[in-house]
Amino acid sequence: MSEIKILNSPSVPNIPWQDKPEGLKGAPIWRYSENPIIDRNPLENVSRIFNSAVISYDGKFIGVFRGEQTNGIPHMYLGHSEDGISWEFDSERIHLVNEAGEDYMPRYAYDPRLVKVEDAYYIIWCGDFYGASIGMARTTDFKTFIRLENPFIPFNRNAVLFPRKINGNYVMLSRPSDGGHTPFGDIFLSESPDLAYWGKHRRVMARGINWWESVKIGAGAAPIETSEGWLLFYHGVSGTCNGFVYSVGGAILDIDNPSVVRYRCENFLLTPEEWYEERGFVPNVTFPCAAVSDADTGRIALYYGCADSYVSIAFTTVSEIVEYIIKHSVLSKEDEEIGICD
Ligand code: BMA
Repeated sequence: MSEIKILNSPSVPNIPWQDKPEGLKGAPIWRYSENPIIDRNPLENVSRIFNSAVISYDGKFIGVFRGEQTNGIPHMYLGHSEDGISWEFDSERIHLVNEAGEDYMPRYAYDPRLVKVEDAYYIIWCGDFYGASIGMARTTDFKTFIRLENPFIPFNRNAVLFPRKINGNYVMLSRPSDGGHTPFGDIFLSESPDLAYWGKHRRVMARGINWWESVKIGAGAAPIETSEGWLLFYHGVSGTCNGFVYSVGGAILDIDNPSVVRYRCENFLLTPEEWYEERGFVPNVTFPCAAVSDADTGRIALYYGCADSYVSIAFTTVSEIVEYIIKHSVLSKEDEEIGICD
């Protein structure tokens, strides 16, 4: 295999990084030794920050964080960091305006993703639209956040925008669900010419191939464009006698037609095993929401929520993780598309 490269992505020379520890077993992705990077009670009136999204910005890092307020309601908070590891948070929640410039505050907002497409940054979260649904906002300066139309009808969660248009359209992954803790769920893809009207819906991949992802799956970080296809980190959920367990999975989607799965790793990449993943408000959760990558070195820093209580980082390189996913790829009938008209 020729050298695997990250494409159409900036250099991030200050990407958080630690070398691979000796004796690492399993998938070539390793935890930051100082995890978790955000502790409990990070802000007045916010008891936990987890499941949050980070990108490089202006030579530094910026993030949209899920902050669980002390009244139990989740909202989004902006964070700033020089190194992607130590964070300072705005004390106020992110305030949105609608397209007419009027204040708009969602009733709640959780599991944000943050993606740059062309000259704008998009926040995609799960909010309330007659139940759990996808909310979206655009900013160009991280000062004014303009609320966009709801892309989908309820119920839906885990929406992630691709970082560039494909065949002229914006492309978004999402996970149709129910209004509760959703005991099912596959990843779907939708296209839009304008971020308002969405269609050409396709199923990308289904739950159920391997036990660790047999209950439901959901897109995690915004896909990373590589010379082998779109690298997708996602979460896969299994049902145990003591409840759900959330692991991190990996797949490679076709570069021009990303509803086609090229490779899907049969092994999880990360599963709860450290104290901060196994113990917390909701035990046994590793929930990826963002991946910062450096096109020059191929380094990737994956940000993931832990036990609905903390944020942590894991490191890998594009070559190591893509080679591992390809080597351990098993596709099934469940990755094929049905019910479409082309
Ligand atoms: C899912 C989402 C996530 C959460 C996970 C585990 O349904 O609500 O925010 O991390 O459950 O509680």
